Amino acid sequence: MAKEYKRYLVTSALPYANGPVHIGHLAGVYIPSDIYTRYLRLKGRDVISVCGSDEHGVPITIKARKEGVAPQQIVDRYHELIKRSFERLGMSFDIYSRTSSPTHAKTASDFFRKLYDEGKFIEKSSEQYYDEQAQTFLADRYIVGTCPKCGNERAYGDQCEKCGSTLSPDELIDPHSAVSGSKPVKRETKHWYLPLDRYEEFLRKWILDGHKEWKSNVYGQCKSWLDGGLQPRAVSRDLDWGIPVPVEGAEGKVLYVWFDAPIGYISATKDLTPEWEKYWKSEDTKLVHFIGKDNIVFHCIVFPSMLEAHEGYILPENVPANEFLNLEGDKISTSRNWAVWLHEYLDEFPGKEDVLRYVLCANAPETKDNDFTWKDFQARNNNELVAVLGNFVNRALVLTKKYYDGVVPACGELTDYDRQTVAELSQIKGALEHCIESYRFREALKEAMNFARIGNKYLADTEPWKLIKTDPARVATILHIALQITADTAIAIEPFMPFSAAKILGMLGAERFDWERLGAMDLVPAGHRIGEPSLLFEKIEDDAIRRQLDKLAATKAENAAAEKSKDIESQKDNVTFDEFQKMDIRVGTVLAAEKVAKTKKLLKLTVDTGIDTREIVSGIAEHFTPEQLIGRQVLVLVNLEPRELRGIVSRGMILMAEDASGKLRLLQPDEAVNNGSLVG
Ligand code: B3M
Ligand code: ZN
Repeated sequence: MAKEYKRYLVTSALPYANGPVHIGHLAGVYIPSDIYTRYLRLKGRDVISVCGSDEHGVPITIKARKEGVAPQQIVDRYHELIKRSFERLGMSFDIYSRTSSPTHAKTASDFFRKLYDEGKFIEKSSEQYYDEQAQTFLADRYIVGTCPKCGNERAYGDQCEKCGSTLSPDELIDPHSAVSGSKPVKRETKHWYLPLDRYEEFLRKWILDGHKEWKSNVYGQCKSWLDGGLQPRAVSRDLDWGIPVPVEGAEGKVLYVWFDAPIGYISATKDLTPEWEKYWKSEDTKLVHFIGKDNIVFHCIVFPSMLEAHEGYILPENVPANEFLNLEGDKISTSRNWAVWLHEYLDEFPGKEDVLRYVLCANAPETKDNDFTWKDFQARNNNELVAVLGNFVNRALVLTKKYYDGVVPACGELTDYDRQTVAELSQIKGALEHCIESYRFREALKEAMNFARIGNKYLADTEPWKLIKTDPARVATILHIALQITADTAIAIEPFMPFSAAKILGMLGAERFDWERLGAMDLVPAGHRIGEPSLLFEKIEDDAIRRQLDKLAATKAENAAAEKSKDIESQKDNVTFDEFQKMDIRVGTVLAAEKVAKTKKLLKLTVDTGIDTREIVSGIAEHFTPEQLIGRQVLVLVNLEPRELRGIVSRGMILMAEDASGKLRLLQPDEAVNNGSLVG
C-alpha cells in the first residue's frame, strides 16, 4: 500500500542563469514538473513547487569574462528572462528564487559550516592547475583539453560534453587554460572534500534496496556510480564568484556550485513560507526532484549525502529524471545556438503556449533520448489538437449555440451506445491518475486526450447535424452528453494545457470543476447558458515551419563557418631552427590497426617506423576504419613523450590534416620511401 503523505514538496532543477531556457530543459524537467504539481493541486493536496536560477559556477564567470561585464550582470539578465519565460508558458512554481539571494547565501554557508564544525569534511591541500597569465586557478570549465575517454579536444576539467564522462582536470590530455589559452602550471591549494565513500553503505541501502521502483535510467545510473566506488568530492573552489567558504583562512575560495545549488531548493522554500521546515524536515512530506539525466549523480548521490551528513532533512521519495531531447536529429547545444529558445518561441508563436506544452509532453524523452522536429510539431498541432480536441469542443458548443441558442438541452432516454460511451469515459480518471502518479506523463496525456477522442467519435457516430430534422429529442440527448464530455475534457487537460482548459471553461460559461468529478456526466446542467464558442487551436501552415527550419539552417551554416575559422588556427609563436631540430618526424608504415575497446574515437596502430615497430593510439576511429590504414605510409612524430591512453602506452603521433568538411586526411610521401626516412 503506497504511503499516504500529508504534503508534497516538488523541486525543479535550477536553470543556470547564463543563457535562456530551451525546449530540452522544458521536455526534460519543467513540463513534467508542472503537470505533476498542477495535478496535486487539483487533487487538493498540500503541495509547494520551488525553482529558481542557479547563479554561480564557472560557466557564468566565463561568459562574464567574454562579455567584459561582472557576473552579477549576466545572472540578472538571464534570471529575469528565464523567470518571465516560465511565467508566459504557465509554469506554476510557487516561487522562482535565485542563488544570489541573501537567504541562499546564509542557508548555504550555514549548511557548510555545520558540516565543517562537525568534522564531516576532509581538508586537503593538493596541486591544482593555475593560469599565471590570468592569475587564477583553473577549476571545471576554466580548463580544457583532450578527453582521455573519447579524444574530444574540447573536453572540460569537470566533464566531457561529447561522451558525457565526468572528468577531473588531471585526466585531461594537453590541458590548457580556457581563460588565457596558456599552458597552466601546478600550484598548491587547499580545499574541503565531502567523503562520499563514507556514504556508500547508506546510499546502497536507501537507493538500491529502498527505491527499486525508481525509473530504470535513474536506478541504473545510481547503481553504476555505486558499483564504480565513490570518491571524496571537492566542495570548494578557487573562484571569486560564488558563496565564500565560511571558514577562517579561506579567502578567495567559494562553495562548489554543485554543493550550493541544491541547497537553493531549501533557501527558496524558506523565502516562500515560514513553515519551510514542515516541508524539509518531516517524514510526512513527499519530496520529488524533477531533473535531467546529467543531474542524477548530484540529486541521488551528492545532495542526499549532504542531507544525511547534516541530519534532520528528509530525502527525495523519487527523482524521475528524463533523458535528453534532441533537435532535428542533433544534440541541443547552448554554445552552438542549436536550440529552440523558449522566449523566441513565445514571441514567434503567440497564443500557442499549450501547443508547445502538448508536443513536448507527447514527445518527452521519458525513458530514452528523443527528437523534436518542426514537422512533428506541426503534425501534432494539426492532426491532434486542431482535428481532435479543438474540433470536438467546437462542434459541441457551436451546435448547442445553433440548435438551442446556447442553452444546454435536457438529456432524454439513453441508448446502449450512449451508455457504452459513458462507461468508457468513467474508466479514464483512474488510468490518468495512475500514469501521473507514476511519472508517466506521455501516457497520462493520451488518457486525458481520450475524453476528446471519444467525444469526437461520439459526435461522428451519432451525426446530430443530420438527425436534427428528424429526431430533435435525440439530438438534445447527444449534445447534452457532448457538453458533459467537453467539461470533462477541460478538467482532464488542465495539468497539461492550462490555457486551453481555461478557455473551454470560459466557453462553457463555467467557473471550474472539482477534479474528483472527472468523468461525471452532470457537470453542465440542462438550462445552463454557455458562452461564445471560439477556436481553441488553429492550423500551423507550412510557411511557419519553413521559417523555423530556415532559422536552424542559418545556425548550422554559422556554426560551420565558425568551426572553419576556429580551425584555421592563427600561427603559433616562432621557433628556432634548433628547436625544430628536436622534433623527430619519420616515414612509417601501418602494419596493423584495431579499435580501442569502449571508445568511439581511438584506434591502436602498430607502426614500423624504420627504427622499431611500436604502438601508437590515435583519435581517428571516426575518420578511418582499421582496414583503410593497414599498409599505408604515414608521417610519425617518433620522439613525442609516451603517454598512456586506455591502458595502452602510445609512443608517437601520426600527423594528419583536417579538410574543409572536418574529415581527417593522412599525410604521406607521394612515392613509397623507406620506413625511418627523416622528414625535415
Ligand atoms: N544548474 C542545471 C544543469 O545542470 C543545474 C541544475 C542545478 S539543480 C540544483 O543543467
Ligand atoms: Zn569524451
